[in-house]
Amino acid sequence: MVLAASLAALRSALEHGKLPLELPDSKASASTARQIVAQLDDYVLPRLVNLEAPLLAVIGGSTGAGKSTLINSLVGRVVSETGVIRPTTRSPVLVYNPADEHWFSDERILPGLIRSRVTSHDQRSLQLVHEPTLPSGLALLDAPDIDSVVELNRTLATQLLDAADLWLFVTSAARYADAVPWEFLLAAAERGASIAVVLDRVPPGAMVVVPRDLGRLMTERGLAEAPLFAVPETLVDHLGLLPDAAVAPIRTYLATLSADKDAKERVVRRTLDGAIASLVARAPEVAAAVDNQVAAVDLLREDAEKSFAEAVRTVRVQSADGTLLRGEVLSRWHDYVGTGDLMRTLDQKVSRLRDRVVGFLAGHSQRAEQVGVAAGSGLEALISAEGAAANERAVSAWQAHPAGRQVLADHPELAGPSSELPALVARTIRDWQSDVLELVGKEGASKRTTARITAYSVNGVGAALMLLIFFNTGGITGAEGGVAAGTVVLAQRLLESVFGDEAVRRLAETAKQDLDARVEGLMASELARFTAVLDRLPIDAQRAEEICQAVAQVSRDRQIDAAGQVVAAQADLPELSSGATTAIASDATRVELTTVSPSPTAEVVEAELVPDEGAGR
Ligand SMILES: Nc1nc2c(ncn2[C@@H]2O[C@H](COP(=O)(O)OP(=O)(O)OP(=O)(O)O)[C@@H](O)[C@H]2O)c(=O)[nH]1
Ligand SMILES: [Mg+2]
Repeated sequence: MVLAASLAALRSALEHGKLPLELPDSKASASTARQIVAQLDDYVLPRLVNLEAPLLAVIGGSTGAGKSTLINSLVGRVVSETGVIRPTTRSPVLVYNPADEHWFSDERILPGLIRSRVTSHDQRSLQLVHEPTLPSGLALLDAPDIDSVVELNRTLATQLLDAADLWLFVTSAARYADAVPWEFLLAAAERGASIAVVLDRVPPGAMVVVPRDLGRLMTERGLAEAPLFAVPETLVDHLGLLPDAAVAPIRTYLATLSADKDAKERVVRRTLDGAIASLVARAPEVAAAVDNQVAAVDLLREDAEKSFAEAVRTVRVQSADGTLLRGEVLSRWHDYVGTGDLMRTLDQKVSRLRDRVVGFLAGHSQRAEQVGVAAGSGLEALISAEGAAANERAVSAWQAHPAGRQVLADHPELAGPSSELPALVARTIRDWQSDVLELVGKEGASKRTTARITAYSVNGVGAALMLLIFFNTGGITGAEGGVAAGTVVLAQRLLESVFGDEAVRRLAETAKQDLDARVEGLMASELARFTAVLDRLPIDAQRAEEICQAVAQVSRDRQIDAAGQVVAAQADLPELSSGATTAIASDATRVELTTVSPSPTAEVVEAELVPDEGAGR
């Protein structure tokens, strides 16, 4: 029961481990996760909880191998349609003794299939058939084929075989070396499922050679322990049934197996253990796929973050390297300070200077405002262009990645910057400029500044401060830096004459940091459009961890569960059947018994039956 709990935890971890991004491994891993969940629901969990439930033998194999004919012949009447049209069986048929009704009428096993009491061709339904002659404790399931062109048949057959305690694998003398059935058989053998093979339609003359050859193939491929039944080619009767004697050994084998509690439990445990081992082996693939999704999201996030970080950096540099000291800003500034007046003023002694400068600034307040407007629109253009460029960089980085392309296709709005960007940029600059003016006003009101900065002169001082920020000369003089540098030197001297150089440095630094922080905030909100989309994907690194932990727990609990149980891997199928019928043999004698010295029953079959020449196989 401990094991059932840890398997249920694995089931839930797998179910929650979503793979929404179409990465190279996600389709296969999602299907693995679905298969494991289905196998847990269809077989492993119900079987663990009810080890005493009837033995379910699933009859599987190629289309036309004679699966439905075999099940009909085993019960002696038509319970599943047979036919010459390939494939015939579409919907599975489950046959059991009415006494076992309670085991099958509910959704204990194969809960995804709808129970039906009538013939159906719907792959989603499971037809239930009562058969009083079948021993209680044994159920037979006729499955659709594993290899026809109908894909739904193949997936359903795989699901049904995954739910089997025993695979009754039907092949024919004509097709026993086909690749697809062998793939299924090998997968089952690898998993340790209990298997028995029925070789159908063996021409009487080939009853020695063909079963022996199949026996050899089985031995070579790790199926040495699986019983092999050879059924000679015969005519079917008017109902399409094989002569009773032809299938009697198989019927006896199944009946004996289901009646022998220990033997049955060994078969069940072996398959169950194999199924658990296989899902334990497959589940880490799903965890790895979840990790890949997480890695893809991280990569996309990093791409977007880098794109916008670059915009923040560019604005930080270009708002300080003189780029903005061009055109409008310079001409508005020159309109404001004039050509010679202010310079002359600045040449005067400091003691008289302050009042003169402040007076000058107050007198030209409107022009100062124009400088601010020009500075603001220059900044606005720079930030908007960088915001758009960052968006473009993020989009082209995402386009280079399949997951990125998928996310962009789902979110076409990311193709360009947000529609609010222009308004946001304008507001950001407005707020910053009004903060700069406030800063200047506060500094002017402080004790250290003797000059009175009036509401009018604040504009002028503020404009000078912005210019100083826009060209952080780092010691470049007017001659080296050209017109812009000359302008800044003037602005700087002007400011220093009002506040003193220490305060000017501090003010410029504070205002620049404030601008950078605002730009960073603005770019962060543009970046958030990209990261929000990633955040909404149902991808969670925790899920991968949960799957791994669940797998580890199942492995530990399996060992606890196995202690005191018959170790499933050691179950010896031939031994189970000893005494049941001579048609079943251990590896060493199997082929010999079924061919060279067939069972008394088989001899009767051959003696009484007219070979079906027309079949030509
Ligand atoms: N003569 C003869 N015909 C057989 C034998 N086994 C099957 N057939 C015929 O072969 C055809 C296919 O048999 P089915 O039992 O429908 O085959 P199936 O494996 O169930 O095929 P699907 O349902 O398509 O997967 C039918 O026409 C059967 O009557 C046999 O041993 N002898
Ligand atoms: Mg069939």
